[in-house]
Amino acid sequence: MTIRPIVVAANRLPVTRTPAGWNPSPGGLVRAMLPLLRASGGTWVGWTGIADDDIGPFEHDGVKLQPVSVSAAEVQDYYEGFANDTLWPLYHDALRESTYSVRHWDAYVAVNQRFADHLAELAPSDAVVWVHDYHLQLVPQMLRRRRDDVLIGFFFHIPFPPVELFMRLPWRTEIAAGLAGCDLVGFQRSINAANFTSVCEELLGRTTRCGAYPISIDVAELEAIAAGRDTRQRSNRYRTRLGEPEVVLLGVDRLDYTKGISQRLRAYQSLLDDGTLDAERCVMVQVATPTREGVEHYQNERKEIEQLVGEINGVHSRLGHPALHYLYQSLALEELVALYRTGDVMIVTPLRDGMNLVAKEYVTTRLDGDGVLVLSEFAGAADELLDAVLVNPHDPAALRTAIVTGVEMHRHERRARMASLREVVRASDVQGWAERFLAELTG
Ligand code: ADQ
Repeated sequence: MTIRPIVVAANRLPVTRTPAGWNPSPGGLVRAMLPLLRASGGTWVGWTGIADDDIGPFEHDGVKLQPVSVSAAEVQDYYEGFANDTLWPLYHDALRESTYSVRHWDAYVAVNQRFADHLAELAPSDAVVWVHDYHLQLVPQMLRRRRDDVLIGFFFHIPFPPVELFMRLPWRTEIAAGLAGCDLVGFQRSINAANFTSVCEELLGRTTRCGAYPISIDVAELEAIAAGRDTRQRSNRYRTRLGEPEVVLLGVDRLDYTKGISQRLRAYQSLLDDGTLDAERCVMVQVATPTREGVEHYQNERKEIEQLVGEINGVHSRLGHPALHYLYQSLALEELVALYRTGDVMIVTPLRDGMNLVAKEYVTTRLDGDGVLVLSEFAGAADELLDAVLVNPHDPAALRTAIVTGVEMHRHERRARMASLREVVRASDVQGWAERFLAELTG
């Protein structure tokens, strides 16, 4: 393990402001990185999530935090614009049309430069600087220009697209050059690393060291929550409230068009319509976390999903028994884990996803060894979770078949598959992921 000081740069700081003060943000990345930063005396550089929040550095729970200010105009142009309306759709198979705006690009350059300037000024000599995700692709080169003593690593949480799609970007050469400032670029899947290598060869005539480092979750934390008596009781209450159905189908996602929520709901609808599934015996729960509500593609996706929910329930619900429970809400981790324990068939069907942690969280929390995971081949998790019911979510007939396979699977097969899935995730948690990446970067 590295003994060099570690500096993390990510769009968001690992804390969120509440009326009671700063709280650590949920998520495995934060839980994995904070102990490493604490032990190495490192710093986390990021935005507070609040426009025009101009505050100085502070310390939280033994970790130094350096806020980077982002103006209200930059929230629109850098964050909602370039990051989430140009890069996000393009890097996810161009599932939606990207916006290409010079104003958005200029804001992206300016914010990346601000991050790089902070890093150049505060990174101790010989530090390891670990930059995260698509918001900050120009930072490595900008930092490298000012500091050649630091090691720079980058991790993509989202996919990296094939060269044919990447070439659409008007600023493709600048972005490739930005990333080429790294000593190591990590991806979720080896196909992403291969795509990146092709892009570098095509645009820069040289390659950058890269590889696959599939991210994971905090297994110990989730298992502890899943094992709690509260969670068991909560899960029992959920089942009762759902009307003690024979089968609970479950979907949990950010409300993002990449997650394939409408395709999944359509498959459920068609199975109810033709009587393959019976709403007297099964019920579906779909939780969709509000996200990026300022971006038009997200507003449209929400409308489409909510229209489908209405259609499904209008036709198939009975008084007091909806066929589909839809929550447009963010849940506490304890509620989420109880829900995972209630879901007999977990349907994770993104059209494209870097990894998908929900799939890993589901199997980790199934301490009872039961439950079926239906998983898209287009999620990074499909490289590892081979005993899931793998499906192509672009194919409506295949989606129907996969759901029915999950509902009808014999208990012996369910348990055998779940045992193998649980073993895979237990063998590689998020702490191991961070250590592996840092060892490779510093080794
Ligand atoms: P996301 O696209 O956000 O992450 P995902 O990996 O599924 O996707 O992580 C979502 C997280 O949010 C999970 O930890 C889940 O528990 C939580 N969550 C989802 N719905 C919730 C709800 N209603 N309430 C509370 N919490 C909820 C990006 C990439 C992924 C990649 C991760 C990590 O798009 O592909 O796996 O980063 O690298």
